[in-house]
Amino acid sequence: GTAQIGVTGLAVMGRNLARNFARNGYTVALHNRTASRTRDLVEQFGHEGTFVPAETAEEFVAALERPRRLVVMVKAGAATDAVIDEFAPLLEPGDMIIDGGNAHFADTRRREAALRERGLHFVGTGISGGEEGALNGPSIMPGGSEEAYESLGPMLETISAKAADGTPCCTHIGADGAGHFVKMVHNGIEYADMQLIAEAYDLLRHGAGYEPARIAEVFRGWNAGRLDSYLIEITAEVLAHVDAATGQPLVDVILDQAEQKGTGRWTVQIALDLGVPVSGIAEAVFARSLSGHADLRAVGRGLAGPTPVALPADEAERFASQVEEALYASKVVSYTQGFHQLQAAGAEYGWTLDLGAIAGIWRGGCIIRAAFLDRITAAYAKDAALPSLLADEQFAGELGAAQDAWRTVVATAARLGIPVPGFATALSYYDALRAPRLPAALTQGQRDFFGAHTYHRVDRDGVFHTTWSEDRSEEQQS
Ligand code: 2AM
Repeated sequence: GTAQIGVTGLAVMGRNLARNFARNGYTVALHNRTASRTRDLVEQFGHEGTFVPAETAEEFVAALERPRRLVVMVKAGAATDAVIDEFAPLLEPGDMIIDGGNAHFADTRRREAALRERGLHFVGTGISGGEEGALNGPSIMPGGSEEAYESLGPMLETISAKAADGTPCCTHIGADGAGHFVKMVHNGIEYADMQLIAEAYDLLRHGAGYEPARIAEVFRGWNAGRLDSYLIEITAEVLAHVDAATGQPLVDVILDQAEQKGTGRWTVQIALDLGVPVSGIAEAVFARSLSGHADLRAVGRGLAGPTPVALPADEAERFASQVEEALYASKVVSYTQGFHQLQAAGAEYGWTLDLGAIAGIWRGGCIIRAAFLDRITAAYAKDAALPSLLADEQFAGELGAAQDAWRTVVATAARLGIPVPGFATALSYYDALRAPRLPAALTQGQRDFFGAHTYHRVDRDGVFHTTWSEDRSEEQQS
Protein backbone atom coordinates (compact mmCIF):
# COMPACT_ATOMS: atom_id res chain seq x y z
CA GLY A 1 0.00 0.00 0.00
CA THR A 2 0.94 3.65 -0.46
CA ALA A 3 -1.24 5.44 2.06
CA GLN A 4 0.60 6.70 5.16
CA ILE A 5 -2.60 6.75 7.13
CA GLY A 6 -6.15 5.50 6.82
CA VAL A 7 -9.38 6.74 8.33
CA THR A 8 -12.40 4.50 8.85
CA GLY A 9 -15.63 6.10 10.00
CA LEU A 10 -16.28 9.04 7.75
CA ALA A 11 -19.01 10.95 9.54
CA VAL A 12 -18.14 14.62 9.95
CA MET A 13 -15.26 14.20 12.47
CA GLY A 14 -13.62 11.38 10.50
CA ARG A 15 -14.14 13.14 7.20
CA ASN A 16 -12.59 16.37 8.45
CA LEU A 17 -9.66 14.57 10.02
CA ALA A 18 -9.03 12.69 6.76
CA ARG A 19 -9.14 15.98 4.83
CA ASN A 20 -6.75 17.55 7.34
CA PHE A 21 -4.20 14.72 6.78
CA ALA A 22 -4.62 15.02 2.99
CA ARG A 23 -4.28 18.80 3.00
CA ASN A 24 -1.00 18.34 4.85
CA GLY A 25 0.36 16.18 2.04
CA TYR A 26 -0.29 12.70 3.40
CA THR A 27 -1.83 10.00 1.24
CA VAL A 28 -5.00 8.97 3.06
CA ALA A 29 -6.86 5.69 2.68
CA LEU A 30 -10.59 6.01 3.26
CA HIS A 31 -13.15 3.53 4.49
CA ASN A 32 -16.65 3.59 5.87
CA ARG A 33 -19.14 0.84 6.69
CA THR A 34 -21.56 2.48 4.26
CA ALA A 35 -19.53 3.01 1.11
CA SER A 36 -21.55 5.98 -0.11
CA ARG A 37 -19.90 8.19 2.53
CA THR A 38 -16.48 7.26 1.15
CA ARG A 39 -17.56 8.10 -2.40
CA ASP A 40 -19.11 11.41 -1.26
CA LEU A 41 -15.89 12.47 0.42
CA VAL A 42 -13.81 11.81 -2.70
CA GLU A 43 -16.39 13.51 -4.92
CA GLN A 44 -16.57 16.65 -2.80
CA PHE A 45 -13.04 16.97 -1.49
CA GLY A 46 -10.89 14.74 -3.71
CA HIS A 47 -9.11 17.80 -5.11
CA GLU A 48 -7.73 18.67 -1.66
CA GLY A 49 -5.13 15.89 -1.66
CA THR A 50 -4.43 12.24 -2.38
CA PHE A 51 -7.12 9.84 -1.23
CA VAL A 52 -7.27 6.09 -1.72
CA PRO A 53 -10.92 5.06 -1.30
CA ALA A 54 -11.60 1.46 -0.26
CA GLU A 55 -14.91 -0.37 -0.27
CA THR A 56 -13.97 -3.39 1.83
CA ALA A 57 -11.92 -3.80 4.99
CA GLU A 58 -9.42 -5.93 3.03
CA GLU A 59 -8.96 -3.25 0.37
CA PHE A 60 -8.55 -0.62 3.06
CA VAL A 61 -5.87 -2.58 4.92
CA ALA A 62 -4.09 -3.33 1.64
CA ALA A 63 -4.01 0.37 0.78
CA LEU A 64 -1.87 1.19 3.83
CA GLU A 65 1.93 1.23 3.93
CA ARG A 66 3.49 -0.79 6.75
CA PRO A 67 3.51 -0.48 9.66
CA ARG A 68 -0.12 0.45 9.12
CA ARG A 69 -1.72 3.44 10.78
CA LEU A 70 -5.45 3.04 10.95
CA VAL A 71 -7.55 5.77 12.51
CA VAL A 72 -10.96 4.74 13.80
CA MET A 73 -13.54 7.55 14.00
CA VAL A 74 -16.75 5.82 15.02
CA LYS A 75 -19.15 6.44 17.86
CA ALA A 76 -17.50 5.50 21.18
CA GLY A 77 -18.66 2.22 22.67
CA ALA A 78 -19.87 -0.92 20.90
CA ALA A 79 -19.06 0.45 17.43
CA THR A 80 -15.39 0.82 18.41
CA ASP A 81 -15.23 -2.81 19.51
CA ALA A 82 -17.02 -3.91 16.34
CA VAL A 83 -14.53 -2.07 14.14
CA ILE A 84 -11.54 -3.41 16.12
CA ASP A 85 -12.92 -6.96 15.77
CA GLU A 86 -13.28 -6.43 12.05
CA PHE A 87 -9.81 -5.05 11.41
CA ALA A 88 -7.51 -6.65 13.97
CA PRO A 89 -7.48 -10.06 12.20
CA LEU A 90 -6.36 -8.35 8.99
CA LEU A 91 -3.40 -6.55 10.62
CA GLU A 92 0.18 -7.63 11.31
CA PRO A 93 2.47 -7.11 14.30
CA GLY A 94 3.62 -3.51 14.62
CA ASP A 95 0.48 -2.07 13.00
CA MET A 96 -1.36 0.68 14.85
CA ILE A 97 -5.03 1.23 15.51
CA ILE A 98 -5.72 4.80 16.57
CA ASP A 99 -9.03 5.41 18.31
CA GLY A 100 -9.89 9.08 17.89
CA GLY A 101 -13.33 8.80 19.46
CA ASN A 102 -14.41 9.92 22.92
CA ALA A 103 -13.77 6.54 24.53
CA HIS A 104 -13.83 5.98 28.27
CA PHE A 105 -10.19 5.51 29.32
CA ALA A 106 -10.99 2.20 31.03
CA ASP A 107 -12.23 0.81 27.70
CA THR A 108 -9.05 2.09 26.08
CA ARG A 109 -6.93 0.31 28.68
CA ARG A 110 -8.82 -2.92 28.06
CA ARG A 111 -8.52 -2.64 24.28
CA GLU A 112 -4.85 -1.71 24.45
CA ALA A 113 -4.04 -4.74 26.59
CA ALA A 114 -5.99 -7.10 24.31
CA LEU A 115 -4.36 -5.80 21.13
CA ARG A 116 -0.90 -5.74 22.68
CA GLU A 117 -1.27 -9.52 23.17
CA ARG A 118 -1.61 -9.76 19.41
CA GLY A 119 1.40 -7.53 18.74
CA LEU A 120 -0.74 -4.56 17.69
CA HIS A 121 -0.47 -1.01 19.00
CA PHE A 122 -3.65 0.60 20.20
CA VAL A 123 -3.41 4.37 20.51
CA GLY A 124 -6.39 5.86 22.35
CA THR A 125 -6.31 9.47 21.27
CA GLY A 126 -8.24 12.41 22.65
CA ILE A 127 -9.13 14.92 19.96
CA SER A 128 -10.63 18.26 20.95
CA GLY A 129 -11.88 21.10 18.84
CA GLY A 130 -15.03 19.76 17.26
CA GLU A 131 -15.61 19.61 13.53
CA GLU A 132 -13.76 22.81 12.86
CA GLY A 133 -10.74 21.68 14.85
CA ALA A 134 -10.65 18.28 13.15
CA LEU A 135 -10.40 20.05 9.80
CA ASN A 136 -8.07 22.94 10.59
CA GLY A 137 -6.10 21.73 13.58
CA PRO A 138 -7.35 20.13 16.77
CA SER A 139 -5.63 19.66 20.11
CA ILE A 140 -4.52 16.02 20.09
CA MET A 141 -3.91 13.83 23.15
CA PRO A 142 -2.48 10.45 22.11
CA GLY A 143 -1.90 7.65 24.60
CA GLY A 144 -0.40 4.23 23.86
CA SER A 145 3.20 3.11 23.56
CA GLU A 146 6.28 5.24 22.95
CA GLU A 147 7.03 3.09 19.94
CA ALA A 148 3.70 3.88 18.32
CA TYR A 149 4.15 7.58 19.02
CA GLU A 150 7.53 7.59 17.29
CA SER A 151 5.86 6.44 14.11
CA LEU A 152 2.62 8.34 14.43
CA GLY A 153 3.54 11.46 16.43
CA PRO A 154 5.06 13.51 13.62
CA MET A 155 1.90 13.12 11.53
CA LEU A 156 -0.38 14.04 14.41
CA GLU A 157 1.79 17.02 15.28
CA THR A 158 1.62 18.16 11.66
CA ILE A 159 -2.18 18.18 11.55
CA SER A 160 -2.63 19.58 15.07
CA ALA A 161 -3.33 23.17 16.02
CA LYS A 162 -0.30 25.33 16.74
CA ALA A 163 -0.01 27.52 19.82
CA ALA A 164 0.84 31.21 19.41
CA ASP A 165 4.55 30.37 19.66
CA GLY A 166 4.25 27.76 16.89
CA THR A 167 4.43 24.67 19.13
CA PRO A 168 2.17 21.80 17.98
CA CYS A 169 -0.83 21.17 20.24
CA CYS A 170 -0.02 17.47 20.38
CA THR A 171 2.28 15.49 22.63
CA HIS A 172 2.55 11.86 23.72
CA ILE A 173 0.52 11.83 26.93
CA GLY A 174 1.42 8.43 28.34
CA ALA A 175 0.73 4.70 28.10
CA ASP A 176 -2.55 2.94 27.29
CA GLY A 177 -5.55 5.10 28.29
CA ALA A 178 -3.65 8.24 29.32
CA GLY A 179 -4.69 10.19 26.24
CA HIS A 180 -8.38 9.52 26.69
CA PHE A 181 -8.07 10.24 30.40
CA VAL A 182 -6.53 13.63 29.76
CA LYS A 183 -9.18 14.39 27.14
CA MET A 184 -11.84 13.50 29.70
CA VAL A 185 -10.39 15.88 32.29
CA HIS A 186 -10.10 18.53 29.58
CA ASN A 187 -13.84 18.17 29.08
CA GLY A 188 -14.48 18.29 32.82
CA ILE A 189 -12.52 21.52 33.06
CA GLU A 190 -14.52 22.78 30.10
CA TYR A 191 -17.74 22.14 32.04
CA ALA A 192 -16.35 24.13 34.98
CA ASP A 193 -15.20 27.01 32.76
CA MET A 194 -18.61 27.19 31.11
CA GLN A 195 -20.45 27.12 34.43
CA LEU A 196 -18.28 29.92 35.87
CA ILE A 197 -18.85 32.05 32.77
CA ALA A 198 -22.59 31.38 33.03
CA GLU A 199 -22.56 32.51 36.67
CA ALA A 200 -20.59 35.65 35.75
CA TYR A 201 -23.25 36.40 33.14
CA ASP A 202 -26.06 35.85 35.67
CA LEU A 203 -24.37 38.18 38.16
CA LEU A 204 -23.91 40.90 35.54
CA ARG A 205 -27.50 40.47 34.42
CA HIS A 206 -29.25 40.39 37.77
CA GLY A 207 -26.63 41.94 40.07
CA ALA A 208 -25.21 44.70 37.89
CA GLY A 209 -28.51 44.97 35.99
CA TYR A 210 -26.89 44.86 32.54
CA GLU A 211 -28.65 43.78 29.35
CA PRO A 212 -27.13 40.95 27.25
CA ALA A 213 -25.68 43.34 24.65
CA ARG A 214 -23.87 45.26 27.38
CA ILE A 215 -22.66 42.04 28.97
CA ALA A 216 -21.28 41.03 25.56
CA GLU A 217 -19.23 44.24 25.66
CA VAL A 218 -17.98 43.47 29.17
CA PHE A 219 -16.89 40.01 28.04
CA ARG A 220 -15.09 41.47 25.03
CA GLY A 221 -13.19 43.69 27.43
CA TRP A 222 -12.31 40.72 29.64
CA ASN A 223 -11.16 38.85 26.57
CA ALA A 224 -8.43 41.45 26.08
CA GLY A 225 -7.01 40.61 29.54
CA ARG A 226 -6.01 37.56 31.55
CA LEU A 227 -9.31 35.82 30.76
CA ASP A 228 -8.48 35.84 27.02
CA SER A 229 -9.97 32.55 25.80
CA TYR A 230 -12.12 30.93 23.18
CA LEU A 231 -15.00 30.39 25.62
CA ILE A 232 -15.10 34.07 26.67
CA GLU A 233 -14.95 35.10 23.02
CA ILE A 234 -17.87 32.90 21.93
CA THR A 235 -19.84 33.91 25.03
CA ALA A 236 -19.73 37.51 23.82
CA GLU A 237 -20.93 36.38 20.39
CA VAL A 238 -23.84 34.42 21.84
CA LEU A 239 -24.88 37.28 24.13
CA ALA A 240 -24.77 39.85 21.32
CA HIS A 241 -26.92 37.71 19.05
CA VAL A 242 -30.53 38.80 18.51
CA ASP A 243 -33.21 36.23 17.66
CA ALA A 244 -34.59 36.95 14.19
CA ALA A 245 -38.07 35.63 15.00
CA THR A 246 -38.73 37.69 18.14
CA GLY A 247 -36.18 40.52 18.12
CA GLN A 248 -35.19 39.39 21.63
CA PRO A 249 -31.63 38.55 22.69
CA LEU A 250 -31.25 34.90 21.67
CA VAL A 251 -30.16 33.99 25.21
CA ASP A 252 -33.64 34.99 26.41
CA VAL A 253 -35.45 32.63 24.06
CA ILE A 254 -33.26 29.55 24.50
CA LEU A 255 -34.80 27.05 26.94
CA ASP A 256 -32.71 27.17 30.12
CA GLN A 257 -32.12 23.43 30.49
CA ALA A 258 -28.53 22.37 29.82
CA GLU A 259 -27.73 18.96 28.40
CA GLN A 260 -24.62 16.81 28.60
CA LYS A 261 -23.05 13.94 26.77
CA GLY A 262 -21.21 12.40 29.69
CA THR A 263 -17.51 13.25 29.82
CA GLY A 264 -18.05 15.74 32.65
CA ARG A 265 -19.91 13.09 34.60
CA TRP A 266 -17.11 10.58 33.98
CA THR A 267 -14.56 13.08 35.25
CA VAL A 268 -16.44 13.43 38.51
CA GLN A 269 -17.15 9.71 38.88
CA ILE A 270 -13.47 8.90 38.52
CA ALA A 271 -12.42 11.77 40.77
CA LEU A 272 -14.64 10.24 43.47
CA ASP A 273 -12.84 6.92 43.02
CA LEU A 274 -9.44 8.60 43.11
CA GLY A 275 -10.45 10.66 46.16
CA VAL A 276 -9.67 13.97 44.47
CA PRO A 277 -11.89 16.97 45.28
CA VAL A 278 -12.94 18.36 41.89
CA SER A 279 -15.78 20.37 43.36
CA GLY A 280 -15.80 22.93 40.54
CA ILE A 281 -16.35 20.28 37.89
CA ALA A 282 -18.89 18.48 40.09
CA GLU A 283 -20.91 21.66 40.64
CA ALA A 284 -20.86 22.30 36.90
CA VAL A 285 -22.22 18.82 36.18
CA PHE A 286 -24.84 19.18 38.93
CA ALA A 287 -25.83 22.66 37.72
CA ARG A 288 -26.61 21.21 34.31
CA SER A 289 -28.63 18.37 35.77
CA LEU A 290 -30.50 20.70 38.13
CA SER A 291 -31.42 22.95 35.21
CA GLY A 292 -33.01 19.98 33.48
CA HIS A 293 -35.32 19.10 36.38
CA ALA A 294 -38.27 21.19 35.23
CA ASP A 295 -40.60 19.59 37.80
CA LEU A 296 -38.30 20.36 40.69
CA ARG A 297 -37.82 23.93 39.51
CA ALA A 298 -41.59 24.38 39.29
CA VAL A 299 -41.79 23.45 42.97
CA GLY A 300 -38.87 25.72 43.77
CA ARG A 301 -40.37 28.81 42.19
CA GLY A 302 -42.77 28.97 45.11
CA LEU A 303 -40.02 29.15 47.74
CA ALA A 304 -39.36 32.37 49.66
CA GLY A 305 -36.33 34.54 49.01
CA PRO A 306 -35.18 37.84 47.61
CA THR A 307 -36.02 38.82 44.06
CA PRO A 308 -32.72 40.08 42.66
CA VAL A 309 -32.78 43.89 42.48
CA ALA A 310 -29.92 45.28 40.47
CA LEU A 311 -27.32 47.37 42.26
CA PRO A 312 -27.43 51.13 41.74
CA ALA A 313 -25.67 52.20 38.54
CA ASP A 314 -22.62 53.67 40.29
CA GLU A 315 -21.98 50.40 42.13
CA ALA A 316 -22.69 48.22 39.11
CA GLU A 317 -19.48 49.01 37.29
CA ARG A 318 -17.34 48.27 40.30
CA PHE A 319 -19.29 45.06 40.84
CA ALA A 320 -18.63 44.01 37.23
CA SER A 321 -14.90 44.31 37.76
CA GLN A 322 -15.20 42.32 40.99
CA VAL A 323 -16.99 39.61 39.01
CA GLU A 324 -13.99 39.48 36.65
CA GLU A 325 -11.72 38.88 39.66
CA ALA A 326 -14.02 36.22 41.10
CA LEU A 327 -14.23 34.51 37.72
CA TYR A 328 -10.47 34.45 37.31
CA ALA A 329 -9.86 33.16 40.83
CA SER A 330 -12.54 30.47 40.50
CA LYS A 331 -11.10 29.41 37.16
CA VAL A 332 -7.65 29.01 38.72
CA VAL A 333 -9.22 26.80 41.39
CA SER A 334 -10.99 24.56 38.89
CA TYR A 335 -7.79 24.07 36.90
CA THR A 336 -5.96 23.38 40.15
CA GLN A 337 -8.50 20.66 40.91
CA GLY A 338 -8.35 19.22 37.39
CA PHE A 339 -4.56 19.05 37.47
CA HIS A 340 -4.72 17.43 40.88
CA GLN A 341 -6.86 14.74 39.28
CA LEU A 342 -4.30 14.26 36.50
CA GLN A 343 -1.54 13.97 39.07
CA ALA A 344 -3.50 11.39 41.08
CA ALA A 345 -4.36 9.40 37.95
CA GLY A 346 -0.70 9.35 36.93
CA ALA A 347 0.17 7.77 40.26
CA GLU A 348 -2.76 5.34 40.15
CA TYR A 349 -2.33 4.12 36.58
CA GLY A 350 1.44 4.40 36.26
CA TRP A 351 1.54 7.25 33.76
CA THR A 352 4.37 9.77 33.77
CA LEU A 353 2.30 12.81 32.90
CA ASP A 354 4.06 16.03 31.96
CA LEU A 355 1.48 18.43 33.37
CA GLY A 356 3.14 21.52 31.90
CA ALA A 357 3.14 19.96 28.43
CA ILE A 358 -0.53 19.00 28.83
CA ALA A 359 -1.44 22.63 29.60
CA GLY A 360 0.72 23.55 26.60
CA ILE A 361 -1.22 21.44 24.10
CA TRP A 362 -4.51 22.93 25.28
CA ARG A 363 -3.39 26.38 24.16
CA GLY A 364 -4.70 25.86 20.64
CA GLY A 365 -7.40 23.93 18.81
CA CYS A 366 -9.50 22.88 21.78
CA ILE A 367 -12.50 24.39 23.51
CA ILE A 368 -10.63 25.50 26.65
CA ARG A 369 -7.83 27.19 24.69
CA ALA A 370 -6.73 30.26 26.58
CA ALA A 371 -3.81 32.57 27.10
CA PHE A 372 -3.94 31.60 30.78
CA LEU A 373 -2.63 28.09 30.06
CA ASP A 374 0.86 29.55 29.50
CA ARG A 375 0.91 30.34 33.21
CA ILE A 376 0.25 26.71 34.10
CA THR A 377 3.05 25.59 31.79
CA ALA A 378 5.32 28.20 33.39
CA ALA A 379 4.39 27.05 36.90
CA TYR A 380 5.35 23.43 36.13
CA ALA A 381 8.47 24.57 34.28
CA LYS A 382 9.61 26.29 37.46
CA ASP A 383 8.80 23.23 39.54
CA ALA A 384 7.75 20.00 37.85
CA ALA A 385 6.92 18.48 41.24
CA LEU A 386 4.55 21.28 42.24
CA PRO A 387 2.09 19.60 44.66
CA SER A 388 -0.72 21.96 43.59
CA LEU A 389 -1.06 24.90 41.23
CA LEU A 390 -1.90 26.97 44.30
CA ALA A 391 1.63 26.30 45.55
CA ASP A 392 2.88 28.38 42.63
CA GLU A 393 3.82 31.88 43.76
CA GLN A 394 2.21 33.62 40.85
CA PHE A 395 -1.15 31.85 41.18
CA ALA A 396 -1.10 32.24 44.96
CA GLY A 397 -0.37 35.94 44.54
CA GLU A 398 -3.17 36.43 42.03
CA LEU A 399 -5.70 34.66 44.24
CA GLY A 400 -4.57 36.67 47.21
CA ALA A 401 -5.11 39.85 45.24
CA ALA A 402 -8.53 38.68 44.00
CA GLN A 403 -9.91 37.36 47.26
CA ASP A 404 -11.60 40.51 48.55
CA ALA A 405 -13.53 40.90 45.32
CA TRP A 406 -14.23 37.15 45.23
CA ARG A 407 -15.75 37.26 48.74
CA THR A 408 -17.80 40.34 47.88
CA VAL A 409 -19.19 38.65 44.78
CA VAL A 410 -20.13 35.43 46.58
CA ALA A 411 -21.66 37.37 49.48
CA THR A 412 -23.56 39.69 47.15
CA ALA A 413 -24.88 36.71 45.21
CA ALA A 414 -26.12 35.16 48.45
CA ARG A 415 -27.76 38.42 49.50
CA LEU A 416 -29.46 38.92 46.14
CA GLY A 417 -30.46 35.26 45.81
CA ILE A 418 -28.40 34.54 42.70
CA PRO A 419 -27.11 30.95 42.60
CA VAL A 420 -23.32 30.76 42.21
CA PRO A 421 -22.37 27.13 42.94
CA GLY A 422 -19.14 27.38 40.94
CA PHE A 423 -17.86 30.61 42.49
CA ALA A 424 -18.89 29.53 45.97
CA THR A 425 -17.33 26.08 45.86
CA ALA A 426 -14.09 27.51 44.47
CA LEU A 427 -13.91 30.02 47.30
CA SER A 428 -14.69 27.31 49.86
CA TYR A 429 -11.90 25.16 48.44
CA TYR A 430 -9.51 28.08 48.74
CA ASP A 431 -10.57 28.77 52.32
CA ALA A 432 -10.48 25.09 53.26
CA LEU A 433 -6.89 24.88 52.08
CA ARG A 434 -6.05 28.04 54.02
CA ALA A 435 -7.66 26.90 57.25
CA PRO A 436 -5.22 26.05 60.04
CA ARG A 437 -7.82 23.68 61.49
CA LEU A 438 -10.75 22.05 59.71
CA PRO A 439 -13.89 20.71 61.37
CA ALA A 440 -12.78 17.32 60.04
CA ALA A 441 -11.59 16.84 63.63
CA LEU A 442 -15.23 16.86 64.73
CA THR A 443 -16.16 14.49 61.90
CA GLN A 444 -13.56 12.05 63.23
CA GLY A 445 -14.99 12.42 66.74
CA GLN A 446 -18.47 11.60 65.45
CA ARG A 447 -17.20 8.59 63.52
CA ASP A 448 -15.43 7.34 66.60
CA PHE A 449 -18.62 7.84 68.65
CA PHE A 450 -21.04 5.90 66.48
CA GLY A 451 -18.75 3.42 64.77
CA ALA A 452 -15.57 3.15 66.86
CA HIS A 453 -13.72 4.25 63.73
CA THR A 454 -10.84 5.69 65.84
CA TYR A 455 -8.85 8.90 65.40
CA HIS A 456 -5.34 10.24 65.44
CA ARG A 457 -4.18 12.93 67.87
CA VAL A 458 -2.25 16.09 67.07
CA ASP A 459 0.08 15.64 70.04
CA ARG A 460 0.97 11.92 70.00
CA ASP A 461 1.44 9.13 67.46
CA GLY A 462 -0.95 6.20 67.53
CA VAL A 463 -4.55 5.26 66.90
CA PHE A 464 -7.09 6.17 69.60
CA HIS A 465 -10.65 5.39 70.59
CA THR A 466 -12.79 6.94 73.30
CA THR A 467 -15.08 4.46 75.06
CA TRP A 468 -18.16 6.61 74.42
CA SER A 469 -20.73 4.12 75.71
CA GLU A 470 -18.71 3.27 78.82
CA ASP A 471 -16.65 5.56 81.00
CA ARG A 472 -15.38 7.69 78.09
CA SER A 473 -11.78 7.02 78.86
CA GLU A 474 -9.39 6.92 75.94
CA GLU A 475 -7.81 3.72 74.70
CA GLN A 476 -4.74 3.60 72.54
CA GLN A 477 -5.31 0.94 69.88
CA SER A 478 -1.86 0.83 68.30
P1 2AM B 1 -22.09 4.45 8.73
O1 2AM B 1 -21.88 5.64 7.82
O2 2AM B 1 -22.05 3.17 7.99
O3 2AM B 1 -23.30 4.59 9.60
C1 2AM B 1 -20.50 7.72 12.96
O4 2AM B 1 -21.68 7.07 13.28
C2 2AM B 1 -19.63 6.85 12.08
O5 2AM B 1 -19.40 5.59 12.70
C3 2AM B 1 -20.23 6.56 10.71
O6 2AM B 1 -19.19 6.62 9.79
C4 2AM B 1 -20.76 5.15 10.88
O7 2AM B 1 -20.81 4.40 9.70
C5 2AM B 1 -19.73 4.55 11.80
N1 2AM B 1 -20.22 3.40 12.53
C6 2AM B 1 -21.15 3.39 13.51
N2 2AM B 1 -21.33 2.16 14.00
C7 2AM B 1 -20.50 1.35 13.31
C8 2AM B 1 -20.21 -0.04 13.37
N3 2AM B 1 -20.83 -0.83 14.26
N4 2AM B 1 -19.30 -0.52 12.51
C9 2AM B 1 -18.67 0.29 11.63
N5 2AM B 1 -18.89 1.62 11.54
C10 2AM B 1 -19.79 2.15 12.36
